Amino acid sequence: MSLHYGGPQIAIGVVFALLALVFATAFLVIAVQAGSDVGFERVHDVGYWLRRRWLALLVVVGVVVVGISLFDLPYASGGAGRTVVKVTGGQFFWSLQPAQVSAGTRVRFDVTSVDVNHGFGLYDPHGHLIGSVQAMPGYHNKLDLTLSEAGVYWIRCFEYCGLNHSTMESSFKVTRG
Ligand SMILES: [Cu+2]
Repeated sequence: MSLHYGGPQIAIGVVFALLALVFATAFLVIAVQAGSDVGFERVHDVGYWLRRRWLALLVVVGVVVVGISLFDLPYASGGAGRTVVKVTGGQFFWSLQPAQVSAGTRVRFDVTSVDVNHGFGLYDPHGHLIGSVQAMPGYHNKLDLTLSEAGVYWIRCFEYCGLNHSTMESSFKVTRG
């Protein structure tokens, strides 16, 4: 096997080399100037001045970022306005109720198992994996997805669960509008 280096790799290499040069120069300049004596008081005062402001900035940024993003978290809405699809896994089948929804539906897959651990993996009509959650006996795990495209979605088991694990697949239909 041979590796091929394209434009991006070379660009990244050049950027790293330049950065290394900049840092080396900065260290050198500081080392040369280190001869001048700066008093402890000065270092202490500037350090604490910076530290207080840095902490205040981090607190403000943290509060703002958490405040803005919190309500967009899927589980913060509590599943309100979602169509619940009950998913049950077992050796060696998947049962989905209902087995179809219409396109654009905001779905909450409520996933559990009747025997051992299974892995609920959902593929869109193009065969791209769009979501996955564990199916566990005694637990109900939630997977929130908006299925905007009509077609047949495939479900495959993602957890080795026994001899017929590889046959454990099913489908889910999303109808037009
Ligand atoms: Cu399996």
